[in-house]
Amino acid sequence: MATEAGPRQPARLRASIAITPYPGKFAPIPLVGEFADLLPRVAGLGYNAVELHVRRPEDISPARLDALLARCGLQVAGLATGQMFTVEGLGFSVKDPALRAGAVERVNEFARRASDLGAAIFVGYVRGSVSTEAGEREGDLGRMADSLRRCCDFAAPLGVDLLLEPINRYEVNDFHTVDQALAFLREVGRPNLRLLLDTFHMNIEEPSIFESLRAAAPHSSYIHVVDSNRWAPGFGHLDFEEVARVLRETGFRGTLSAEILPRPDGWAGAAQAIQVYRRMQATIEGT
Ligand code: LER
Ligand code: MN
Repeated sequence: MATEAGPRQPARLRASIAITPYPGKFAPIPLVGEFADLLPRVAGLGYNAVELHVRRPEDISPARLDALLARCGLQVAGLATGQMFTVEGLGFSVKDPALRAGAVERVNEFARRASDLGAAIFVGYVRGSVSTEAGEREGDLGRMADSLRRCCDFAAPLGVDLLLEPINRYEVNDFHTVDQALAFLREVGRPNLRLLLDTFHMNIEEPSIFESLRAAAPHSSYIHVVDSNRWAPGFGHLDFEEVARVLRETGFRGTLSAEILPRPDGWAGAAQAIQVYRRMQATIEGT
């Protein structure tokens, strides 16, 4: 199949957390503020990576960010793109050709930056809202596939992966499960289109989180590791030791990332998540 192992599987596990310079719409982001303040504290907690939620790549000065990352010993694991749709209406499936072309162009700008950073690009809300009406739905999904092929073809020579995230039914109308997302990956047919998993969504949608992790394994090296209530792992009722055992079995070497609600507050969530990621890492690596 065209979507077997992608080029960006990092050689070691990354423990990452979501950060943004400005409050976002919808996405659960624990840490909001000046990166010069956030990054040293994130590194101090023991994370080795961050994922950035920004509307445009230039919202963060590349030179300043690169210097800060180097000083703190952090990598950027992923770039989230949802705010370009939730705030500006730029989406892969939208009917308006200007907004659709704008989404493709903006994601390509993200790909240029992602290439320098060694980051992957998330494809969540940027898909645009897809109709549930039979007559409309096909067109929406066709435009989404076409936009994705354009972005994947632009990103491939840059060594950048795009990651399609199955998202729960209360947020989107398109792909809720790993199976549905894998079927769409096959339809798009680009090897640098892979999966972003999120245990919060998986807990709502998958018959078995563990079986779905196994099914997704050849196509995924990035997981939002979040508890059932969308708080940091350990604050809800999911079994992350069993998640880690499955990831050990599948040979996972990728990113565990805290895209979590700021509860009881962002830093308390960040401190909790890294404790769980450390234990998971020991299980996954068998140390
Ligand atoms: C949305 O629910 C989500 O999980 C984000 O990762 C979307 O980009
Ligand atoms: Mn997510």
